[in-house]
Amino acid sequence: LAIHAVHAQSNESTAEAKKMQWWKDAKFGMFIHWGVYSALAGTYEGKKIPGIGEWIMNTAKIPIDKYKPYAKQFNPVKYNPEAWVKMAKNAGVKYIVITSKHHDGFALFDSKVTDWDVVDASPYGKDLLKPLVAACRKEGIRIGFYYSQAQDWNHPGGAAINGHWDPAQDGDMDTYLDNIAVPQVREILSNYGNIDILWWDTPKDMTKARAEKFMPILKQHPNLITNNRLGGKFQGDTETPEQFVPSTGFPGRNWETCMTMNDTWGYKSYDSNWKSSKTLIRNLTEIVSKGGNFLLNVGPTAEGEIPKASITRLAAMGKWLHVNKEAIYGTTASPFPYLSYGRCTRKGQKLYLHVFDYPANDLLGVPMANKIRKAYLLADPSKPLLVTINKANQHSVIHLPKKIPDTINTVVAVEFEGDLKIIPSP
Ligand code: H79
Repeated sequence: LAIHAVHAQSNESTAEAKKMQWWKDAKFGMFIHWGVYSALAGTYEGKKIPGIGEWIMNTAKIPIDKYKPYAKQFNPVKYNPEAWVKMAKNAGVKYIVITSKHHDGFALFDSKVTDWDVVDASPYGKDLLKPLVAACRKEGIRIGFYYSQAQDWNHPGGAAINGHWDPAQDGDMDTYLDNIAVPQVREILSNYGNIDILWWDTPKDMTKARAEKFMPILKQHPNLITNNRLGGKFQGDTETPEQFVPSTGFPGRNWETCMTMNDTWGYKSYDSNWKSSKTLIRNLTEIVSKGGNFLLNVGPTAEGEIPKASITRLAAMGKWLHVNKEAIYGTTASPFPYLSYGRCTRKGQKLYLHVFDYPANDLLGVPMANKIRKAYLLADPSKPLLVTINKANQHSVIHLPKKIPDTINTVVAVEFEGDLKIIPSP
């Protein structure tokens, strides 16, 4: 019954629902932005360039012949994909999406259609995707490739969007798509076994005819999950709010918020505006309570190291998830439109109350008419919490411990009987 209800809500066909199930249960992914821009690290010719680091070529209007030599400084000798994947797994991450090629056109894989890739242009000289895919498979982590199809500032015809700044970028966009983007997408979908996600970016200037160039390849991968950024009105499987938590989610659509931990996707040596672990844990909770996934970014250095600040935050998320995983993975959205103290997630006859603002009197009101069989902290499941009824509004009242168990997010599990009956607020 519950499964049918989910299908009906989201207007999905059975095949689509089946394809999306692992993704819906996964909730938490790690984005990796990595490329030649990581070597510039936010600075060009001694000047700190404002904005997101992976855009530095565009923002600083760096000509191609000045940008390309930086590939010699992209030499990730410290790259340890097994360690990255284990770190992500310990953080509670279920899938990883890496920039196979960002807007600067630099491929992290061995592409046969260009020399502008890690094998031909960087001293490292080896495909970076292959060992990451292997490590993910070994650890049971799903793998996705980000691919910038509509912007490629280092191949002629690929810089149509947002103008171009170097005559060497002149060219026809369709020729670029036919000669670079389409064959490269075929490469990344063919050379690494089954890939779980293809993350397009961005739809601008992608007419229907241009987007359709990719269709023959996509049709060969029916289980591939794609986002809504191909363009040409192709909706893909997922909505992609960027850098924000949507107020209500996207009813009837799968969705995923992608977000940075500081103010850049690609590594910038001097960006230290890190979000706190508390903010990140609460973002994950809030997104999941609205039915979405959280794709949280790391930007490794050109040497191949994930910044310490990112590792610390991921570890804190993993620590919290270790205790509270049951309230995140495989859950559905909150049935309550609003809870003054926090958020809610659900799994069948169980609600998980995520307490952000601990009630001053330690009493947690639950606006539902159902009998509660059992309530307890996920951190201490063997100790049942007292449940009473508020005579005035018939809400159930859970008696919490006086001392706040977790100031970031204390999760209370509530097992209830019968069909959920919410008491609307007056
Ligand atoms: O890959 C990450 C970003 O690089 C990419 N999407 C995420 C996942 C992205 N593409 N476009 N944008 C984000 C937003 C673009 C903002 C812009 Fe600008 C405003 C482009 C030009 C003006 C910011 C400010 C970047 C350059 C100046």
